[in-house]
Formats: sequence, structure tokens, C-alpha cells
Amino acid sequence: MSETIFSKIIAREIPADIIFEDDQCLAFRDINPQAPTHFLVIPKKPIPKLSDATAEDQGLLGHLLLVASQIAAEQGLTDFRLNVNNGAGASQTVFHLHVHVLGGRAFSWPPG
Ligand code: DGP
Repeated sequence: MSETIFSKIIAREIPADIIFEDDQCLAFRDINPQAPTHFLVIPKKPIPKLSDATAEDQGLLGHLLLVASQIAAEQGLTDFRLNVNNGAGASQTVFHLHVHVLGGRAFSWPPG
């Protein structure tokens, strides 16, 4: 997989407002927030997009969701939205899997 802006954030080659890190993942605030709270949870493993994940990534994918929920609670969020864009047609722009976590405002349904 080619290098992305997120692999550079993992490697500390470019700065980010990192709010959580463990051996499997990193969470940092989105540079272009779409809600009062908007952070991204990414695996350290360079999976380009969700549909590239395999059965061996099952535990990692679950971990990303649990970390997202735990950080949301730490940020004082009770209601929040998770979003994963898979592919350019779904508005994915950075091809390193990431879970958007947004909160602090009301969200409509269906999403745009
Ligand atoms: P997506 O469209 O799902 O691929 O979302 C990519 C998100 O990544 C987008 O909301 C903006 C964010 N982003 C892009 N470049 C950077 C960066 O250099 N730093 C941070 N913190 N976020 C970034």
C-alpha cells in the first residue's frame, strides 16, 4: 500500500491533534471538522478501505469501534455518529481505513 497522509501521522512525520493511541490504533481530530466534535480512529495496519479488510482483521475492526465509543464517552458524548466512507464514490478521500466519529450536534437521517 502506498503512503498516505494518515500513515505519515502514525509515523509522526506530520503533526495531528492525537487524542488516543495504543498498539493497534490511533485517534486524532479531523482537520476539517463537520461537527463540534469530530475525530478519526484509524488502524495502524495500513488497510486502504473497509472492503479490503479480511477475516483476520475481525478483532481489529471490533477494536476500532470500541475505541471510538470509549473516546466519545471521554469527550462527553452520549449521542454520536460513526461513519466509514468506502471508496471514492462514497466520498473517501484518504485511502487508509478510518472511522469518523462526530458529535455535539443533531444529525439527520438518511445521511447525504
Ligand atoms: P474521507 O473523506 O472519509 O476519506 O475523510 C478523510 C478525512 O480526513 C477528512 O474529513 C479530512 C481528514 N484529513 C485529511 N487530511 C488530514 C490531515 O492532514 N490531518 C487531519 N487531522 N485530518 C485530515
